[in-house]
Amino acid sequence: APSYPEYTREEVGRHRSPEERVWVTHGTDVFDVTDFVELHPGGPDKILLAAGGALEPFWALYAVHGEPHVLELLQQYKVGELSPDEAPAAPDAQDPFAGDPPRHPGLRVNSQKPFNAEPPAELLAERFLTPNELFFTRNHLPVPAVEPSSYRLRVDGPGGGTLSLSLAELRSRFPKHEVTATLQCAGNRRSEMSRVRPVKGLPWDIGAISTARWGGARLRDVLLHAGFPEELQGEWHVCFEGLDADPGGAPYGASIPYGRALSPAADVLLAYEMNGTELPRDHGFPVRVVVPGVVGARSVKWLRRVAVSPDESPSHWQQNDFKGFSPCVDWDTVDYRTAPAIQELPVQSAVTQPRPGAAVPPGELTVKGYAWSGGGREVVRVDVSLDGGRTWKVARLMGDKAPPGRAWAWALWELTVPVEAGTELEIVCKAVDSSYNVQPDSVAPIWNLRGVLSTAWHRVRVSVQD
Ligand SMILES: Nc1nc2c(c(=O)[nH]1)N[C@H]1C(S)=C(S)[C@@H](COP(=O)(O)O)O[C@H]1N2
Ligand SMILES: [Mo]
Repeated sequence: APSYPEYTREEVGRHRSPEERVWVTHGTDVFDVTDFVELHPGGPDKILLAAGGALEPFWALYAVHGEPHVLELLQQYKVGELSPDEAPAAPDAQDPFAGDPPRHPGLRVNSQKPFNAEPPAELLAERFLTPNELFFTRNHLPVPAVEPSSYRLRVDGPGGGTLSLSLAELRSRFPKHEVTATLQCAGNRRSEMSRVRPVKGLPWDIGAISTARWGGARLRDVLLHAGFPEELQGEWHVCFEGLDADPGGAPYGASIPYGRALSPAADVLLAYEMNGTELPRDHGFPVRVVVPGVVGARSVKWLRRVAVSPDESPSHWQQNDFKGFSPCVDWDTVDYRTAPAIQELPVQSAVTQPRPGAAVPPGELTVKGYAWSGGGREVVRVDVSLDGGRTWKVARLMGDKAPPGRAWAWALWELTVPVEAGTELEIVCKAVDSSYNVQPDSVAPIWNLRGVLSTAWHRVRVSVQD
């Protein structure tokens, strides 16, 4: 057998682009797949996501790679082996994030500790349901380690008593209800806002949004079981607390109006399943709230407590964050009490393919993207322009028809158009929801200091080249 040179993972990691060669690993073998990049049936952009690292996490997402001919084909590109004496990094006992779970290498990381990451735009709209490993993650704190057999959910009842539910009781006492819902962070597309003027927050691109099929107990059923009525007079809120707490001991918390929590049509879940498997640790294992149609911040993960109160959650994230302000408000003048907490989100859309700055071949160009609106409002149309918004075409919407007012999941859309060599395109998309709400055409008039609610027409410039 031929003997191969040995490389460290770090050395492999330096080969991430056709200019520096494209290396990948499979098992302990190292391959130089530079010459295969253009031949990749799934497109060069997809194989480049794995450049410099292991193929396995990406192959796990696409079943075709499991076929024997794929490994055979790969074998011809073998250039080396991973050195066997590479020491794994020792965990740091002082690091509060040392117990965080492993993550998919394809995620675009915006912050490592706490972990915040989005799926790469190339993969974002490839599937209607986002694979769990690629679902965007928004953590404010370290991921709590929960022992499922000792987990208890505490529900404060109306008469001062408390209901304590084990995971097994939550699963067996209440009917399992399933909902396909998109979660979107208030900060999705923030990086476009910070190009207008700096804002405070993580620099999300277009991927702080993902869709899953959630399974769990209805929050409504649990609250009725705890003794709460269908309706309460006056203003009431259902408050949630997570098991993750800041160094001062304050848990992550949020609340939603009582009416939404009790409404059978609002489909609010205490979810223990995500796309048919138990919740992954990053997404709230073992139980999280899922509030369809509402900003992601209210879907509290690692849920430990539910309480009903005449006031909204006292949490910083309900009171002093996730609120929208006028462009004239700055950090010297902001008064958080003057704005309502964000709940239902406005209509949103983005182009996921092609990517900004891409050179696309002449002929037929397929533009792809997502569109979604809050409050269960269905996306009824997506308009796409190739000339910066002077002329428009209507994209083809894909996805199942939802019951009226309960369109909790995004619509994926596509448009194929002829394009000519030597032209520059400014691709623009904008969606319309069932209330005929539309997106604003530009960012500056909706700029706000926290960079939330960034929903302007999405613009992507590309050039058409042979
Ligand atoms: N306990 C807890 N719940 C949480 C958060 C958190 O940091 N801690 N982040 C919130 C925010 S801001 C968002 S956008 C969603 C993200 O959910 P995901 O990480 O499953 O995508 O979780 C929400 N629930
Ligand atoms: Mo968020």
